[in-house]
Amino acid sequence: MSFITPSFRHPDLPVNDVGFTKKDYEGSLSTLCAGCGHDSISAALVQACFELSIEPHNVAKISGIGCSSKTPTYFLGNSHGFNSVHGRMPSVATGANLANRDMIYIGVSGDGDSASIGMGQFAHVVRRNLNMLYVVENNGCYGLTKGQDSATADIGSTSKSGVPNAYSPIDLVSLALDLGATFVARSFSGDKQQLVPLLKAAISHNGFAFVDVVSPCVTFNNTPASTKSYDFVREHINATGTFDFVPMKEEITTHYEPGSIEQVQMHDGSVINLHKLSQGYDPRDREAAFDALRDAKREGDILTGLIYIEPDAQELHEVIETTNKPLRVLAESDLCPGNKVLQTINESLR
Ligand SMILES: Cc1ncc(C[n+]2csc(CCOP(=O)(O)OP(=O)(O)O)c2C)c(N)n1
Ligand code: SF4
Repeated sequence: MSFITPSFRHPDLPVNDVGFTKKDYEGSLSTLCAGCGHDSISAALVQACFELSIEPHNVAKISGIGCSSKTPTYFLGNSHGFNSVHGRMPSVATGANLANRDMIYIGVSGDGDSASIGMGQFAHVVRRNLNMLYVVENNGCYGLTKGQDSATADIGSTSKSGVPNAYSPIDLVSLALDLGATFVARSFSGDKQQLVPLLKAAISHNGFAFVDVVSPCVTFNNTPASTKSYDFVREHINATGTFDFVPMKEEITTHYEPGSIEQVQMHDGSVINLHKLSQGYDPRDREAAFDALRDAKREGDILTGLIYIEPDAQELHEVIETTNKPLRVLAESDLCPGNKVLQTINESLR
């Protein structure tokens, strides 16, 4: 099988503000099972980066291990990439980000990768508010190793093995919120209309942006008794509201009725227009977000949309007051104070 996508594209393909076509954001041909939700998420990431006019060489894609963690090969082929160790994407992302704060970091993980072996790393990258987009492609199973139940599978949910899951699930959205995440969203791989603006907003957020995307595994977890199947999710989806994302370069316009919109200005000046539901859901209220998640759970619904945002959040570099320059451009003299300074410090501690 060829891993190279055909290079021919229509000569009149639209270009974005930095002169790239959508094709410039694609990657190698996917080797995932036909119909895998993960491929739809890759397509949404391509669309989001194209629409945001991101320069591909300014992006670093980092992942762990799993079908989900393979996907950075299938989008942004002209960006940097590091396919790390199972569950260890957060520490690699943290190291890279601390060395170079000027890049855009896109982390892709699975529910197995983040909610089991990588749980400790996940918890700490959330609380440090590392400036990155963290996507969990959540199928409730370990797709790559033949469909064992993951820690996000619901009690009683049944994968292809036919054995109902006996354990209580971990909801990464509630956990991220509890750990102090400054941007928390959930979507469905089959809902591009909701997913693309969410990803754009998450990439533009100043800090840790967590997006949990329910992404059915068509091979091992798309049975009628699975709560991560296409049919189940379509029947139980409950959106907080839809929204547009407007980068600050563009004029902010909308064709929706004024009373139904809530504008949230992000740190970089860009704006999210939230189309609110009638109950007046405010995504800037952490307690309301907990309540909304609890209510949806009680009803057996999957709450999707922008669940929480702290628009003025301080990301890790601001918290620990690092230098504005990326580490990689600092000379040795900047990084090492020299023997004399060191001796003075030592003397002061005697
Ligand atoms: C240290 C280590 N332990 C176990 C494995 C085996 N392994 C590979 S992928 C995987 C789980 C993948 O599940 P998930 O992260 O949900 O991704 P999916 O394949 O479902 O997208 C496991 C257990 C491994 N590669 N490395
Ligand atoms: S095994 Fe499941 S998660 Fe992996 S590629 Fe196939 S459908 Fe996707």
